[in-house]
Parts: sequence; C-alpha cells; structure tokens
Amino acid sequence: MIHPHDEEDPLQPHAHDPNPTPPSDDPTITLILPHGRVHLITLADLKALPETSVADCYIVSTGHGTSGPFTFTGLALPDFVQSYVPAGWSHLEIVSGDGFGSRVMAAEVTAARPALPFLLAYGINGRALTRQEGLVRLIVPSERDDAMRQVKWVGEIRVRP
Ligand SMILES: Nc1nc2c(c(=O)[nH]1)N[C@H]1C(S)=C(S)[C@@H](COP(=O)(O)O)O[C@H]1N2
Ligand SMILES: [Mo]
Repeated sequence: MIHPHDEEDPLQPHAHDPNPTPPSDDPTITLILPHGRVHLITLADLKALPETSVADCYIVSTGHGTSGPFTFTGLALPDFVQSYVPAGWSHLEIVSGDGFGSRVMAAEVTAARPALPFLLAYGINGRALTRQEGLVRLIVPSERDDAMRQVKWVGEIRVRP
C-alpha cells in the first residue's frame, strides 16, 4: 500500500516503476569505504575474480510481469567483500546513478555462504549482460515476489560501519 505522505527510503522502495534507461554508459563502480577512501572498480576488475553462476533466477516486475528463468553470472557478493571490503562493516548501500538502490546487511552476505549468493552480475544465459539490461546488476536470486532489490547499473557501493 502506498501512503502519499510517506517519504520513501530509496534503498527500500515499496513500489516502483522500473527505469528502462541506463543513467550512463560506463559500468565502473565507485566503492566508498567507511573512512571516505574511494576505489574505482572496473568491469575488468570484477571479471578478474572467480565467477559464480546462479540458475533459475527470475525478474518479477509487478508492472510488466515476470521474465526468466535466467542464469546470471558474476562476482558473488561474499567474494566481492573478501577482496574489497575491510572487516567491521554492517551493511552495503548498492546504488545506481538513477537513484535506485538496495541495502544489503552483512548477515545476508556472510552468515554461512548462502546457496543462492547475491551477485554483481555481468553475464546472463552464457553471454555478456548489455548495459541496457543492467550491467553491472545486483542479482538477488531469492527475490521472487518483486525485483526491487535487483539494482540495474550499479554505480556506487557505500560500505557502512
Ligand atoms: N537502477 C535501477 N534498477 C532497478 C529499477 C530501476 O528503476 N532502476 N527498477 C527495479 C524494478 S522495480 C524492477 S521490476 C526491475 C525490472 O528489471 P528489468 O528491467 O530487467 O525487467 O528492475 C529493478 N531494478
Ligand atoms: Mo518492479
């Protein structure tokens, strides 16, 4: 239910018309660490780490219905964290240049490596994900009622203490 007077948290939207248009052409991700240190992470950087594929993923749009199943390929979030995020963080804010984003808690990433890991995806069904399709896209395989955590065009990852 939408209450017009609520200020909606852009990292936890309740309803959303998906944006079809990439905010830019560049898939580079800006990583912002808790003390303000910034790293640029290119697509090549992501691909240099071991890749993970997750089958039977669906993108369930409450507006235009369900697409899938897809096999998404990318860097699993536990592997991303291991390589890029120093210990002592509580959550990640994974946001796109269009303002859409998702908050991912440390427990979701690290509490026993899940069978269905979140991915920073750059592949779909054995081919490269296009920018139009969301490159680099956050995939949340367990999300089946809607797709409101599956951020297209990840542009910034903010690490919160
Ligand atoms: N950056 C960004 N990611 C987004 C959205 C958006 O508007 N911007 N919409 C979300 C919603 S509500 C849906 S249903 C899906 C739609 O994904 P699709 O365009 O691949 O079907 O993207 C999700 N990720
Ligand atoms: Mo949606």
